[in-house]
Amino acid sequence: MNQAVLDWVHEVELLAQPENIFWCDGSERENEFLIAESLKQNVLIKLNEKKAPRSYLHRSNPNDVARVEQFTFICTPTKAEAGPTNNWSEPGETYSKLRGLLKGAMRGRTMFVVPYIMGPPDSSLTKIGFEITDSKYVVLSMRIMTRMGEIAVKRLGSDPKAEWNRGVHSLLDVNPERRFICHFPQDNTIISVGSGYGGNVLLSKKCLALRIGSYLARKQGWLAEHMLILGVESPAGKKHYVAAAFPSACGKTNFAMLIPPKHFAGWKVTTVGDDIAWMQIRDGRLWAVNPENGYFGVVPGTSCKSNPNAMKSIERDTLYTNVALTDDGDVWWEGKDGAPPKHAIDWRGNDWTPDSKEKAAHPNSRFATPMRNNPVLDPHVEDGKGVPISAIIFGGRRSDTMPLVFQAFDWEHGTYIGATMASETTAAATGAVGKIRRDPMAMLPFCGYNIGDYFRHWLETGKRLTNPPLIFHVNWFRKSADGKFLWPGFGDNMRVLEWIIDRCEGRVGAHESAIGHIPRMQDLDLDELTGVTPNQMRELLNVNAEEWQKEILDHAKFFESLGGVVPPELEKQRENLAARFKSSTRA
Ligand code: OXD
Ligand code: MN
Repeated sequence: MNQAVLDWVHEVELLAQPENIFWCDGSERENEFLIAESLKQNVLIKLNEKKAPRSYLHRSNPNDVARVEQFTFICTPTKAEAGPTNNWSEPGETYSKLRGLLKGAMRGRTMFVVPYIMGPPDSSLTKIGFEITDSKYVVLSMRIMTRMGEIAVKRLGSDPKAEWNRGVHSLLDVNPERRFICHFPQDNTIISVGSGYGGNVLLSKKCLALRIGSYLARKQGWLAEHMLILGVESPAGKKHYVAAAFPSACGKTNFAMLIPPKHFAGWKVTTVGDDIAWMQIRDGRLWAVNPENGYFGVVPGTSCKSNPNAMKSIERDTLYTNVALTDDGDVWWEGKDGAPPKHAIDWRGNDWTPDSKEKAAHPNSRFATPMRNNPVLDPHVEDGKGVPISAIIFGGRRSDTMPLVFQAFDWEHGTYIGATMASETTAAATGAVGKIRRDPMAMLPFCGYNIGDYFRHWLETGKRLTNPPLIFHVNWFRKSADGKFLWPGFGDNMRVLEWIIDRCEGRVGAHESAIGHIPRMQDLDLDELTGVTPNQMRELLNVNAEEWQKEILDHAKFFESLGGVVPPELEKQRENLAARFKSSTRA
């Protein structure tokens, strides 16, 4: 074992004073032991072996059900390094505060040491992490979500200067007043206390792969993004990969596992990743790997209609959090296929019937499932060099303004589209749901440094790409004046994906609008599309000048709110956008 790791574990042990230390090796035997212990201690409930083989339910503390952005901190030496979109706190003071909280925090508990890697075993992008935790639920989840155990210890070797991430997690007393998720990018260190909820405590995911990851990516010249990665193969056998950034709970997992409608017989969509993309430049192109090993998806709304591949993935080997338990030991949630059970135990552990006012499953209830369960897992998911990205897609939940799809004029314009994207908020983070917020590249809660420098890094990356991906924006969520969704979404998103791929191949037309290239009706394959009238289609593709005047003003306000960090190129993009509207209304 690397001496630097041993020294650090010893230091945390002296501080937290656990009853014993458990070094995880990632073996099957270890997993069985930890599950048995978790069942004894009511950390897990075993589900019906016939209905949900090797699957378990965990209930979190009801005060701890989502990521807590208000208690998430970037602790850089100066506030300017964390930038205007992050909560900042001074590293020295924060370390002392956290040391105070961790002092004796593991008394009477076991301290687990979880070695893991993020990324395919033979990738140059792959990172090593060690997470110390006093939660068995965290260990069992990390085993699904990362490549965990010996593999990380071997990869690290004995070099005392090797790069690895230090993660310390303690549940403490799961009290929101003592809940802090702190990142120290300069030290490659994360300390998370007071929570047991996935996004706050699986330190591999949002904390390392995105917040610390984005910081390292800028320093080392690559990109760490909140993006799914999918492969799409035409009936002729031509394959493209696309990466797409949508904010949390906007359908990334569904899009990554899309099943094309009957009309698209012969087309195949495969999943490389559903949440995070690490991308590097090779031969002037962007190549992406998925650093994760499993999916941590939102459960409610998942069904054979919305996502049959996810349903197959979570049939077995799945760790559920905060869904309902049926009387026959199966799981249930709002939006699952079939009739609701007549009786169930809700996510808080209370009796529930269809007449109950409360939801049976928490809106942010989750599954953690190995990616190998996915029937459409892409065959190149383990490729160390990654997959070449033909298109990048940005998107959000917007009831108005944003058409179904449009294409940026170039990389710089695409960076502007990403930088100004917005979405209605969801249950993935605590706070109001359904409010519009600007969420640049879907990275607002995940960018580990100054967002202005992040925009600059995007612009610089574009300059290094001789064969850059084309950039698009999609909106599956536009509504009619009477508040109904205009687009069916799900499998029918294949129609938009096909246009995107055809644009990459240069074989389909578009109308050049003020906001970018937009497909005309005849450019989209709408055959056998049911439930969308030609008028609705026109509405979906419409660029409403009045709505866009408001939108552009809001972009200006957003940039202003960032306090002067936005690169001038992006300010110029906004002026150009406004000018294009002026000239198109004159024309
Ligand atoms: C997630 C999130 O859990 O984005 O993936 O919140
Ligand atoms: Mn996410």
